[in-house]
Amino acid sequence: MVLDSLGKSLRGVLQKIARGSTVDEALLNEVVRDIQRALLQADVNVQLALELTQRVRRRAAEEKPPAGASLRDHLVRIIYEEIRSILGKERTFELRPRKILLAGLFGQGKTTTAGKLARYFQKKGVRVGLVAADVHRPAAIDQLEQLSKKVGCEFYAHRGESRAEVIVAEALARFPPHLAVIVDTAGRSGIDADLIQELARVRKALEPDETLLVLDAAMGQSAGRSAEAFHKAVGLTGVILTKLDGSAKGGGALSAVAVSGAPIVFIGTGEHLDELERFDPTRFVSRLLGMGDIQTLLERFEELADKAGAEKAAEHLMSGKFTLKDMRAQLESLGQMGPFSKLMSLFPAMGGAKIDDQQMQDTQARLRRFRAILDSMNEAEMLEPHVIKSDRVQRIARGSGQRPQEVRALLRYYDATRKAAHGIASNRKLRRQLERQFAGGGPPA
Ligand SMILES: Nc1nc2c(ncn2[C@@H]2O[C@H](COP(=O)(O)OP(=O)(O)OP(=O)(O)O)[C@@H](O)[C@H]2O)c(=O)[nH]1
Ligand SMILES: [Mg+2]
Repeated sequence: MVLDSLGKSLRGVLQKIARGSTVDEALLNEVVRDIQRALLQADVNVQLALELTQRVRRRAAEEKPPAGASLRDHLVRIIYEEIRSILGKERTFELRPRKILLAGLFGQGKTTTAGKLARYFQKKGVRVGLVAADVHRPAAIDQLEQLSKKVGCEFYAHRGESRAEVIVAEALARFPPHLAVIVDTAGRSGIDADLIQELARVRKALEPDETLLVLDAAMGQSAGRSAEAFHKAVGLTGVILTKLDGSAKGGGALSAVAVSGAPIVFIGTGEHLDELERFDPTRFVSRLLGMGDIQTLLERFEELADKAGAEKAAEHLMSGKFTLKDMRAQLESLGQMGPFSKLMSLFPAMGGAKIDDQQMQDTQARLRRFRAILDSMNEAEMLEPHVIKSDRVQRIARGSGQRPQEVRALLRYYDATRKAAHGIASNRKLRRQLERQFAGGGPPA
């Protein structure tokens, strides 16, 4: 796995938390120290590593876990979130015919990555044309041609032509339509005027949708400076970090590039053509920390948060403070509250009778429409629903893609629920049932 030793150390930290008898100051100190050491060994910037562990410490002290969650799980979640946060934003990458320019210094993996990207597109059914625009090294043209044969994609080169932009223009004119065009350019020893001018000319000829910098992860932290300098000079849409398989400094490269302003789009994890992965920071951390466990933990936290929201909604319902916001929290949690029909029978406003499967499906569909409508309201409307008059109904309907009648139906449902709440609040048996329901005690018989 990529970043083997970092992953191993971090998983060791999680095990320590799991084994520790309590989450106390001593354990927290140990955990913070271990995380720092693991990050520094992976070449993460000292300042960044210190700030991260300080945040872990502060949050562990200040934030209360949601009701029902253990201190241990709480701490694991904080560690997960903080490590996730230094890996930067996730970005989409469209798999359709488009134009991609690869740039970078000597030997960073541009040509190899051009081949890998071509394979990546072609595997997903998008045909590719590779363009050899490395005009400084004839061997680079042969290298790319070989790769294009392996991948089975279109290829264009013009041996003897010394202007990269001319090669690019010729390729665009000759390639069949609807190709993803990937341009391999010449490396340099540094970001000099020559490189910047050549890239500017190529960009004018190509009009790329993506300008991707190819960076060797072995640069560690200095990959961040390089990404920043390129970003300033030519404007990048993203970075491809290569050779993460061989580098102990990958953590430094990943975290440093993450703050450069150009997101990491792919990572290279080997010399082979298939060894290119989309970079998804969330999945990356999950894998680093041991995927399964983290995923289950996060899901449980979400459920607990939903439950807390639903409980509050129930409280508001019975105290008469019930707003559309509460209703939304309630709708959100319905999915997890067992047979919906049983819950419905608690609400006189929804008919109070048993319903069959078809009605159930209709109700579910209606709930989805209700959620869409609620999502189109602003805070003031959610908290003070009586301000929603005709013109607002129209706007909310347009925003949610629903008919105005449906918006009015939702408002009627809200009104009925709120009025029925008085009835529930004064009916002790019903009230107890409702409380049990919201507390997750299972639906009433
Ligand atoms: N282990 C590993 N090796 C890689 C990876 N990507 C590229 N390489 C190797 O890195 C070396 C340089 O790759 P190239 O693709 O030729 O690099 P380049 O940037 O095109 O180099 P120049 O055109 O000379 O500037 C080759 O030996 C590749 O096999 C990777 O993700 N992992
Ligand atoms: Mg090359």
